[in-house]
Amino acid sequence: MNWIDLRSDTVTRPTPGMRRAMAGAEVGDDVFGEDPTVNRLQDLVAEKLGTEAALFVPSGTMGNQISIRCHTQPGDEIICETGAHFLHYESGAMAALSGVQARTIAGSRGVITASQIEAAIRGEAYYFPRPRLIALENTHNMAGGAIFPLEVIQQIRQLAEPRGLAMHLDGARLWNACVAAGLAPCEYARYFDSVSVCFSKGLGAPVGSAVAGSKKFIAQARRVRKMFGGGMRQAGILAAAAIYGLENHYARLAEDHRHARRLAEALQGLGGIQIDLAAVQTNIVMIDLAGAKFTPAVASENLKKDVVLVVPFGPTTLRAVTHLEITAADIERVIQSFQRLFS
Ligand code: TLP
Repeated sequence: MNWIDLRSDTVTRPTPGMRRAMAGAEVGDDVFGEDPTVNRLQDLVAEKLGTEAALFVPSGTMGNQISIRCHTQPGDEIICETGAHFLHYESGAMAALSGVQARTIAGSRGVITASQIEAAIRGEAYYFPRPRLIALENTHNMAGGAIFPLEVIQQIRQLAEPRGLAMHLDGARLWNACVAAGLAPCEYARYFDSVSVCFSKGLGAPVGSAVAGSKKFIAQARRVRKMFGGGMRQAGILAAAAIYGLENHYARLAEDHRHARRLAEALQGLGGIQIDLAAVQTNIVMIDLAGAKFTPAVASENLKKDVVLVVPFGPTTLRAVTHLEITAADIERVIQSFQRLFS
């Protein structure tokens, strides 16, 4: 079936060019550090993010969880936004693998401010959990792909540094933020002690993420990656896809953003549908059905009959994500499907 699949930007299949790059990749055993293509990818990521080093990991989840493990001790506390991906969609990994707990702050479109964080930092009493890490997400998935403003990140860094708090960025969609904001990845990354980025989302690679940071952090991350079962062997086949994505699918993310915008503007107000248009800054559209005639489950079942796939994302919300397999014509088809269903 030729689905118009907007469930996630993770659903993309490698393009012919990407498959050729994978097939032709030079490989070696990466647990011995001997895969030239993995090493090339890691150098490329470190260069793009302006960090000393980077490490290829199998998933965004592992990138976040390795970083959390490296920055914390059991019993420590992580300060983050209420909708952080690692709280909701990583199977409780931070509790299971690092023994840490979260201090959550409700943000506005995923953004938490330095003063909110300051108020959440606990004192020194022995009975308090130790605040250890501030984790931000850019773009913010549950906030509909909203971008975390650079000036707020700078203020948070100024707060974190004298207090000895580390900072981690879940940058699964950092590339989208950069393209939309017109900033280089290093301009965001310089404020963090670790950054995780994904190749398997907007860039279209079948597998793969990376963590970046100082040489010291990456040495520790390499050890934890092995501990978590993420040491891979001839992973150059996958790293080649990631390099191909970075080199060929980066600038085109702007097209995904235009498609998301077109979809959001066309659906806003249709049959009681509500979309926070100001949050539609990249490739995600959160479609609020609270005032519409179908629940997310019923709406997605009906759209599916029309070959359109979207995903229920909360009790009244549907999520649609644009990506490299979605054309402008597909978006018009999706709009027509919604119009048939909701008007
Ligand atoms: N997000 C997926 C689902 O898990 C919800 C998606 O379809 O959007 N950080 C962020 C911000 C993410 O959105 C995701 C994936 C991850 C981390 C985890 O990446 P993977 O799936 O590679 O473990």
